[in-house]
Amino acid sequence: MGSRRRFLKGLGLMGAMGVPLASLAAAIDTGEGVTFADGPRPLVRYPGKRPLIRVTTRPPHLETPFGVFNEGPITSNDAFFVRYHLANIPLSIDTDTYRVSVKGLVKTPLNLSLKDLKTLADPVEVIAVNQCSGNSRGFSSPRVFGSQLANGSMGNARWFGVPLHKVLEKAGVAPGARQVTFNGLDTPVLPTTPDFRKALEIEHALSPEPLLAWSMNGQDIPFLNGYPLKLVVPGYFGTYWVKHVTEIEVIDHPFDGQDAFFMKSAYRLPDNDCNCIAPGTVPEKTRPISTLAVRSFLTSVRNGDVLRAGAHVELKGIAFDGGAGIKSVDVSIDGGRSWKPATLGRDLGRFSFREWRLPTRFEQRGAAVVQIRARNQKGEVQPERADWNPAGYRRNVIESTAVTIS
Ligand SMILES: Nc1nc2c(c(=O)[nH]1)N[C@H]1C(S)=C(S)[C@@H](COP(=O)(O)O)O[C@H]1N2
Ligand SMILES: [Mo]
Repeated sequence: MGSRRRFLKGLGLMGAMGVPLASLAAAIDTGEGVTFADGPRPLVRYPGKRPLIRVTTRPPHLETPFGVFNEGPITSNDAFFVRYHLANIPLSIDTDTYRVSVKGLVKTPLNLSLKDLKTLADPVEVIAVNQCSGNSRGFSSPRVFGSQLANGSMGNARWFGVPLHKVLEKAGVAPGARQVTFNGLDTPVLPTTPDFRKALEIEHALSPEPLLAWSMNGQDIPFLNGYPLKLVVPGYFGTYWVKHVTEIEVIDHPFDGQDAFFMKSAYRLPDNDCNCIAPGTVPEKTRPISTLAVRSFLTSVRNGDVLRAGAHVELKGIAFDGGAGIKSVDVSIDGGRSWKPATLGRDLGRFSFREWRLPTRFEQRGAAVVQIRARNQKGEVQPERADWNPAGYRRNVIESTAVTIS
């Protein structure tokens, strides 16, 4: 029997090993969307993807063109954003020899094949938003360090896999467990660069929510999104959703050391109520970023659009939060003076994008600003003004879209 090796580039027609990363991307002429202070962002086409916005090529970092979010509440696999931190990403994976080790503070260490995982317990499905902590960071003012991202580092998909707790229970978590760490196949180029590893608190890892998923929207997870196995952590920022996951380790202490960089130094927020500080200052104390803040977007009308006075316009978009679920979405077309409730679309679960719509008519000619404000089931609502943190994480200010009525 031949081995089931899958390649990033094509269907194994050519050896992808040794192909320089940059050559995986074909540049496309048309520009899309925002230009930040770090320059224009062309569309590029990667294997298995439609043209996406290039943030970086080494490692690949691609944003979803915003128009995709008007196509429906589920983000297509070929349009889903891609984020890596380390440039040595896997270019070919043999699903026959792929193994996930479960080790550390467990009674029985495991070395699981994909088949083992698929038959270990009843698989479950969840529709959940994967959003990068730095989504929309490019709009931070004053400007912050890091990739200047617009609003396309998020997506919503139907994930299918085995609950993480079933896997941990099979191994048998030993007393004294504090956290569980996760590592994937990508590695640093230089030995001094820390590996990308993440940790969940043991209570969270043993809760019903996190999933080891092998399927996304009914298909294999796209190569660049973590094929063949991805940790899905509903309600939590994308940084915890470890791709190509191969190592799961139960530890008896908060994760530290050189390989804990992405827990201990990066992906942290000021540890106070607003997760914010005065621009340019340094937080006294920080904590790891965790759940998504409540957010909403208008997708059917774009900044700069010209709309006819008196004509019927369908305002439509998406809202989501970290798992309380969306309670209401309000729309203002007069710059925030008055608000009208939108009609919510089908409930696809508390971790999913929720569609909203509101038929509207703009009566007065001239400039108008459309604003969208979501509230979740806990009563949390989007703020009117953006606050600031050094990495521009967790932005959730009320979005404003400027249009002209003619
Ligand atoms: N193995 C691995 N997994 C990873 C990362 C990474 O660099 N390596 N980046 C994380 C971050 S910060 C984000 S935002 C999400 C992005 O998921 P996606 O590329 O499938 O959209 O992957 C997460 N999982
Ligand atoms: Mo991220």
